[in-house]
Amino acid sequence: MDGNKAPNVTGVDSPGRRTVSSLCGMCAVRCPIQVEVEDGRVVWIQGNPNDKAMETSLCAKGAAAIAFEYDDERPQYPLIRTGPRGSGQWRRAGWDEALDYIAEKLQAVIEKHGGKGIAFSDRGGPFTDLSKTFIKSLGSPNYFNHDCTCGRNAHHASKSLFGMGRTDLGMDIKNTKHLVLFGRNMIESLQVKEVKDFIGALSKGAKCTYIDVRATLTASKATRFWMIRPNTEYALNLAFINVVLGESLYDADFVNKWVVGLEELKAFVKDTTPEWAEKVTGVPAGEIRSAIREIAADRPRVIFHPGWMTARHRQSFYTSRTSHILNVLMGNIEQTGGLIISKGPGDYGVKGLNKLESRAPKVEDPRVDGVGTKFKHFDSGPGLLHLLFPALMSGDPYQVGAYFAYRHDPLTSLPDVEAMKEALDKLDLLVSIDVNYSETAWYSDVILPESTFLERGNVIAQKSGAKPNLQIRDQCISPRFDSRPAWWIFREILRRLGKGEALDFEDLEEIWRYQLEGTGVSLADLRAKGVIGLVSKEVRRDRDTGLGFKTKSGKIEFVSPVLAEAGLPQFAPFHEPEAKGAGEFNLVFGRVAYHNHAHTMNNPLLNELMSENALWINSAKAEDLGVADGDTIEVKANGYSAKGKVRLTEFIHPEAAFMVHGFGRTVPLQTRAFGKGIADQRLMKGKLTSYDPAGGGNNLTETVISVQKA
Ligand SMILES: Nc1nc2c(c(=O)[nH]1)N[C@H]1C(S)=C(S)[C@@H](COP(=O)(O)OP(=O)(O)OC[C@H]3O[C@@H](n4cnc5c(=O)[nH]c(N)nc54)[C@H](O)[C@@H]3O)O[C@H]1N2
Ligand SMILES: Nc1nc2c(c(=O)[nH]1)N[C@H]1C(S)=C(S)[C@@H](COP(=O)(O)OP(=O)(O)OC[C@H]3O[C@@H](n4cnc5c(=O)[nH]c(N)nc54)[C@H](O)[C@@H]3O)O[C@H]1N2
Ligand code: SF4
Ligand SMILES: [Mo]
Repeated sequence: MDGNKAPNVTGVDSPGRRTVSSLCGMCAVRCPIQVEVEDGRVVWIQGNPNDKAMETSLCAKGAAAIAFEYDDERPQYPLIRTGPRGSGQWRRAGWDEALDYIAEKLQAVIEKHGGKGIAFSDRGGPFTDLSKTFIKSLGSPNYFNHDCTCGRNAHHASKSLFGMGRTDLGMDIKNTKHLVLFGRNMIESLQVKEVKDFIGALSKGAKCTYIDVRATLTASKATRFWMIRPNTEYALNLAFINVVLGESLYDADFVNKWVVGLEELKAFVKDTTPEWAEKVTGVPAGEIRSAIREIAADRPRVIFHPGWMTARHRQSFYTSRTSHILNVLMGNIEQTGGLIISKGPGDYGVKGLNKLESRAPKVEDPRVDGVGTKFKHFDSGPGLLHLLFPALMSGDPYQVGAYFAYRHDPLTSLPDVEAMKEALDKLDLLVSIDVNYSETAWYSDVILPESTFLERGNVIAQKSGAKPNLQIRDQCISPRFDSRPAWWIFREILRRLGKGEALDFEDLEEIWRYQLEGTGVSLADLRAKGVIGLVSKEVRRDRDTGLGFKTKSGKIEFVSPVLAEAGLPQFAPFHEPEAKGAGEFNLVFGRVAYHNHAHTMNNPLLNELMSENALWINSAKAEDLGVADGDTIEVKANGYSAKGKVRLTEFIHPEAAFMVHGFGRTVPLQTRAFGKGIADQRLMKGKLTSYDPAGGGNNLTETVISVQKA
């Protein structure tokens, strides 16, 4: 097929009214949805009622998908840069021209550095089989995702204990009796199914202890709220463990059977008493004691959330690790109302999807970020993207000459924009594949507009869980502009380089059929329902003999040989946060329910709900600074400064200043979002190479800012 025609799936252009089962794309949760299409136009979207947990629910962002689809302020055809990087000077190109341009540059990079000289990052998730096939076919080991700024610390913490990653242990929130959330703002930083389970559990009488530096909507639903000092919840966990072990509140049978290293843990927490933790965290010792006793009385139906945020600082790994240690002490593993080990089709003895990646030739070269070689304690899958930037600067261990950002905006989601740009300037080719003008797209050499999630299909997704299932994002309508789906873009680039075998499919339906072959699931059925379970009945693992941990010992390793080999402590001493002067705060960030990261700020409806962020600071501190609610303030950090609005509240810790992430957009073609609000990532100067040595994630919450009236 040539570049002139959009590769639609069968039936998309048929007239009249149709209902399409698909997956929402307004955030990375990708909820199952049903889309009503009338004469080629999307007229209604709701949750997919075939999915019991979803019912017909949708969040505000999902509902704003129609506004996104029919907005013209997004890339409409391929663009090739004509002026200097970031100057915003472009020429319109046809698909053949843009893809030829990319292929030619890639060929030169491959000749100079080999296939390994190409890097690729995306937003992780259930469709990455396609991304990995693309980059592997190019002969590169350098697949990255967003996770170094999201859940890597929690992921590695989980691996260090169970040998299983963060998504290998699901939370049975629906049936829990007590949920402990460390800055996990479940109501606003939301996933539709999880919110429903959470609210369902609360209405059945479950308790929730919520710990955050500020009061969120989740705090308002909680039975207990502690406004903790920023970056100190590790100390709180150590105090919890001190009481649990000191008062023998733990599940001794489970621990004796499954845990390695209890004695070492006991010795370590000997002095981390609630009284000690009170001095560090500000949470009263008496409350810490009574809370943990109350929680332990409900075990095993209790969950300590291992965190996403758990603040992103140099001890996040140990924070998340101790949250999981508390789960283990509560004996909640593979228990109703606790943590349930995720199972794939293989665990149930049924066949799952055929992988595209298995069709691509093996790559032997080491990763450019050193993950898997220099850093053996990190998971080599998606590596650590922040480590690509120093490698670009130094050429060590080798030079990377081309980089694809696909459904990913590193110039927004990694810290220190200027440091990243300096490194990106070393590239011969920077390509963004996006549905919006992201900050990275604007700095790229080529922007390839992907068709929106309503205008394209994706490869079929396989989800593990208590019961594994298959989910499909089907095409609802024809693209409005000259855009293409990613599978087509990748195939066309590979074909131009003579590396197309793995993606040598004529159309998406042929890919779908290849994926489904042997699974017993028919494409027609999957397209009709959207989600199909691969098994009917949930089966749990045997808690006496067969929990199947993937550690060296097969047990839960409080003392881990992986950490020992990396020269990392098993239990690190608590590290005090940086001291702050008058007018200084710890910058913390997060989300609101009606925006997603940085790609909904220009959405016509969501922009109306919130068009600008404000910096939350504590009212008493504001008085000292002579700042009143709504004032324009100047925020400074490490030589960068920005102006914005201030919001005063008693419900934030005096040492913290909070803002919603994603604002301060600089692309003029996004007229609603352009120049509105402050970009938190720009304030994080110097943090690009600052990360938790045990968890690998960026230290995003260690930025200290100063605030004054503008
Ligand atoms: N300072 C700071 N940094 C952060 C965070 C923070 O709060 N503050 N949050 C962190 C977290 S938790 C995360 S997960 C990351 C998220 O970081 P990113 O994944 O980079 O953020 P998103 O805005 O979700 O999406 C990135 C890009 O995907 C594009 N996109 C959306 N849908 C599609 C599509 O269908 N196709 C294509 N091709 N592109 C699409 C969007 O337009 C956007 O440009 O950021 C992290 N970094
Ligand atoms: N509406 C919406 N929902 C989303 C997303 C979105 O963009 N929009 N993104 C999704 C993604 S990718 C992710 S990773 C999740 C994130 O889910 P969460 O981690 O729950 O969400 P955040 O809003 O990033 O941060 C949560 C809270 O951490 C608090 N916090 C900051 N520092 C500290 C600290 O030192 N200690 C404690 N205890 N708390 C602290 C902040 O005040 C904030 O309220 O949300 C997901 N859901
Ligand atoms: S949480 Fe909302 S925006 Fe995200 S996928 Fe679900 S419905 Fe869409
Ligand atoms: Mo995230």
